Amino acid sequence: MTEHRGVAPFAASPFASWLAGDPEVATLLAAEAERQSTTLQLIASENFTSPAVLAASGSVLTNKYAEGYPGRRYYGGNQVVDEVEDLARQRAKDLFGAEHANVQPHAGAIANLAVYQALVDPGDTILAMRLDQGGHLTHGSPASITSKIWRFVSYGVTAASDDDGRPGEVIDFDQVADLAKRERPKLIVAGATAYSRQIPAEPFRDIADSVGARLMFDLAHPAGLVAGGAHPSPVGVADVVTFTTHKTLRGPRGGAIVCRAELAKAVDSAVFPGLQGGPLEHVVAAKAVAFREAATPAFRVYAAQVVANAQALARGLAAEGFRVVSNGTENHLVLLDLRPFDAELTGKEAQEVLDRSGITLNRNTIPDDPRSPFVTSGLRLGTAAQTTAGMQEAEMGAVAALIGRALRRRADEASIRAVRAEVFDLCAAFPPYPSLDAGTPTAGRT
Ligand code: DSN
Repeated sequence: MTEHRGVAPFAASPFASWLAGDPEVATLLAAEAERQSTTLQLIASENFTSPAVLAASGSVLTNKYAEGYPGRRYYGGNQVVDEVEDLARQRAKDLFGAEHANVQPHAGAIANLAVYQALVDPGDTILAMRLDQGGHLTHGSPASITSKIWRFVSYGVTAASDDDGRPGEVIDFDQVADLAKRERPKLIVAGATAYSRQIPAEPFRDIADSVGARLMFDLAHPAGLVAGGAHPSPVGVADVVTFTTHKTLRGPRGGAIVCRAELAKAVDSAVFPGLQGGPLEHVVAAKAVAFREAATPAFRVYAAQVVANAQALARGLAAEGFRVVSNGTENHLVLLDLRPFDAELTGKEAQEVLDRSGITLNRNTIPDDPRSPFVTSGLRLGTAAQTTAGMQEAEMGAVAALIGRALRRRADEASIRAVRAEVFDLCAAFPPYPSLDAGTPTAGRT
């Protein structure tokens, strides 16, 4: 069992007290709530949902089978669930200005698979970003089922710039255009999981049109930045946009798809019955809550702050001697090359040292990484979660200094403990769930 520092009571959800009859699970949930509250959450794909999102996810909707879509279910008793899902779909459409929304995908990976299934036949060619260049597993990694069903061709990023301040390591659109011309893909995929620049949809659209391909935009990472007006939207430019609801969008863990009305039927049938059975309607309700929150003026302020914080973090880390891939960031994440800081330090070791220091992030390959994806030469950091907790640029500077100190003196346990104590104090000033700690569920922060 995890050892705790006794900082509780940290409630795991608005209904935490209902778990009193199961002390084992209750203790584990409290332990995780404590971990999230007392260590820095810098994983670029994570966030802290509102208590309202937690409440919807923990609701009685989990009891209901609802295979099908509103008005066309295979089981009875879906009158209320139909309203829930219709509300979620309408809010998603309004938020992104889309003609159609499917809010059932259990995850972003499923959303991507569904779009491939809807738009291309097995064996057809898809052009997407390579994993080690910033793409996602479902963009055709040999380890993913996607590469066994469709034929993937991969593009990457340009070379690093020569320290002249220009953003090298950006999507190589000449390469995308050349590969499209040569390979004649049926589908081009834009979007990434470890890429710190804005991704414009228009150049992809032009290339797709020039070869008669469809365009899918995987918006999983910056969906909240688009919803909050901090990034240009690919909706209406791409034929289909997939996204996750739990990253910058700050909703429950899950996926969604928005598309033109003409593709609605193909996309819906690909999700159900193509890939999934019963949808998770409690999560669909939580997605509806998140879409409403993301439509508020407060969320626009949040999205802008996420980017400002990532830029402050990148500046701080560069000052510590790390190389920031692509010379900076325009979104919520920073990709670091560790080698200029310490040629011996791998991403794996850095992640482990920082974990012990109370700083949670993930190792990541950098473009053309000489080390394996399990070891890596890089780290990926994101600001979505700690910005939700209220941190701003000054705190990002402090976080960068703590990361530099922990890694520079990683052989010294006393130094690691000192960093951990400072992290603890910093987190104590920015609790992610102050209302739950006080035992009073609220409607959320936005
Ligand atoms: N695992 C997600 C991420 O961290 O980016 C992508 O699926």
